[in-house]
Amino acid sequence: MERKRVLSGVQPTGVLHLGNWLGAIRNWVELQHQHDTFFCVVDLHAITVPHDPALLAHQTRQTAALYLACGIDPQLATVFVQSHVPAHSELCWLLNCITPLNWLERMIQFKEKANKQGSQTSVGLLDYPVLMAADILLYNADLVPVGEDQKQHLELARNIAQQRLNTRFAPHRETILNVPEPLIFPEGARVMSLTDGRNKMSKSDPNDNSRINLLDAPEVVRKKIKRAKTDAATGLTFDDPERPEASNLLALYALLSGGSRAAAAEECGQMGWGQFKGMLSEVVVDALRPIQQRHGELMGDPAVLDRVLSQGRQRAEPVAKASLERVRTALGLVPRNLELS
Ligand code: AQP
Repeated sequence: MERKRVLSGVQPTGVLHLGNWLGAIRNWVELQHQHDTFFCVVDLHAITVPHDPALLAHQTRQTAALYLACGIDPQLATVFVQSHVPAHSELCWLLNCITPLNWLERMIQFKEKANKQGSQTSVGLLDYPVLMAADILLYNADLVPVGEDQKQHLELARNIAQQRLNTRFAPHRETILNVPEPLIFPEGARVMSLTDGRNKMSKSDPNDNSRINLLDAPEVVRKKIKRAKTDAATGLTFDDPERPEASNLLALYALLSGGSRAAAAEECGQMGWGQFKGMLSEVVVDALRPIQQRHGELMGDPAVLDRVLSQGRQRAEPVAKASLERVRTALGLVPRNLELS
């Protein structure tokens, strides 16, 4: 049976955090064994908000190194940098021309980020979901692992593929591009901020204490967890909607200690915050230790990472080019592979 194709990526907008790992990359590690997986570092997405050019290349390599350090195996998965495959930008342009503007204006992430940036909001930020659609559709992905926050963008990609492309430009023929399905993992789907259990943990939160970065040193992890927001109640529980911080930290403990949620609730149900935070800190430090060690080795030997990314580009490019050519032809552009006579 043919393996289903999966595509996903993370923006190199900072150091990856526990949310990126538990909500995304940890699931990719499982997927790579049964699926045909493509994992990219989406550097073109990272420049849709103000960025520091001196940092971008470093963070792009660091993100790729963290994929590998978290267990992505380049023998099983195709790991590459989005901007190394120019078809992403080119398909984005073609899709821009068939996507209604008002579909983009209703995107929640755009509204939230544009609110923060006011008059500095870029066209790229508005267009972010079309670039994401291009990323997915280029590889004819069957499944896209998405957090809750990205569901709306995936729906947009599906609508572009189905309504704007396949139905309009190939009504009587084979579909031009595959319409992908979301893949949502319930466990760890959303890791919340340490300083406000109602907001998701995010790289772009200006307060570094709101997240645990995968490269935080043990003493930094301990300090952040010690300072994490608590409440006046004793005992950790999942069930109280008035106690989002308790629920979030208990979920982290369950995920990282390897036990079930029920076991974590039983173990910590009567515990005071001080004792619980001490235990949680050590579980987090232990989970991050092997990732940090492997990341250090990879960043210390750039040739290994360069080889992985170059091999990834070589595998990704032909797949992307074939899809791009189908869209170009469907839209009526003159094929590029005309022989010179
Ligand atoms: N807090 C989270 N909990 C669970 N999953 C999360 N993801 C991100 N934050 C959490 C998942 O990580 C993948 C890649 O995310 P991204 O970096 O491309 O963009 P994002 O979702 O916008 O993540 P950030 O950290 O909030 O980045 P910034 O601050 O740069 O916008 C996705 O699968 C996402 O669901």
